[in-house]
Amino acid sequence: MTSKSELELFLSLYEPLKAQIVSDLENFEANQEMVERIKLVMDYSILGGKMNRGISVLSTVKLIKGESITKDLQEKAIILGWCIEWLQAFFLVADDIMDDSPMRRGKPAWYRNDNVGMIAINDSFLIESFIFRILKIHFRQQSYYIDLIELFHEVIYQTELGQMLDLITSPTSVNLDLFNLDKHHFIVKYKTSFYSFYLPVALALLACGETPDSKSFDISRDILVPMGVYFQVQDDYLDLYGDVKLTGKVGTDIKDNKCSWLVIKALSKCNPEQRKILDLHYGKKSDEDEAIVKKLYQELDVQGMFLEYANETEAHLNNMISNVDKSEINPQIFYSFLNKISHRQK
Ligand code: DMA
Ligand code: MG
Ligand code: MG
Ligand code: MG
Repeated sequence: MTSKSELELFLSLYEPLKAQIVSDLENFEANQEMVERIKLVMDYSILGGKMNRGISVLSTVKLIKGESITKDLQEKAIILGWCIEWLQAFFLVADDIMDDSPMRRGKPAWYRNDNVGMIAINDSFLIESFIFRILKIHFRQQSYYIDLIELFHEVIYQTELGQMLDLITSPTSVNLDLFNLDKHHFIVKYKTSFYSFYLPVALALLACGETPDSKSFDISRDILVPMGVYFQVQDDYLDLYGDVKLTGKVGTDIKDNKCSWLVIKALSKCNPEQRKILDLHYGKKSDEDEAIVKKLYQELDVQGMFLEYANETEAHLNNMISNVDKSEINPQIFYSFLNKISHRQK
């Protein structure tokens, strides 16, 4: 659990970091109009989420170093955490355009605002650039600066590869034969796991002085990547069964013809008649078609299949964590991530 003071501490650095990005814009001759717009883009797209990814860098650093961490290391962990929140905003602004999503964090998706539209594409690029401005301002003098830069570039690349397969596997002309569990696994591993689960721990390790050849990175990846896969399967589930008041977003996976975990499970269980219904109604833009698919999922008890999967996966992850070599890394780091997502509703 994140303590209240940890969250407050984390949030207290948002305005200073924003101010640094704004003052750095002077080096690029940005006029007042540009500055105001950039402040608006940041406040709109960075704030209002769960902030789990961001805060977890500090929690992880504490579990590596004990409570005795220096003020300086604490501040570095928080700044790196904010860089993940920037990264997340960059991906989400673009993702909502590509997925035609109406809502994010309880508000209209950024691109849906008046006078935004496709300008949001460039806004997402800008948010990505802010990460590297912040890293330059705060970490340029650190021995691990290049490792940080490489890590961010690698994780961005992985996420973009996942997004690519997600998008080319959901063309407008529906062909459910394109979907299978292997493809789904690649998509979710790449589009979600690395940036959401591996990245916070890898950043914490670097800030604590571990070098990328240390075993702790491999151990972390081996546990956090499957955990991220589980997290994205939960996201697929919540897309249809989540409460909008809690998730803050309206699901679009059925209408978008997405290779979601739910449709793969439905395909694995349906008889030829039910398959015809899916072929006819999956990936169509109307609410009526979506409702027919949802009804079919109910007949096939897709929710029951998810619950079974969730229980098995959590047991498996717990088991993996219990086998971690404590002399290499504190397993509590991984339990803490798992606790935050266990049977999550948002
Ligand atoms: C999200 O996949 C992946 C990234 C990289 C943003 P998604 O489209 O299922 O996410 P959401 O359900 O939040 O739109
Ligand atoms: Mg989306
Ligand atoms: Mg998407
Ligand atoms: Mg989703």
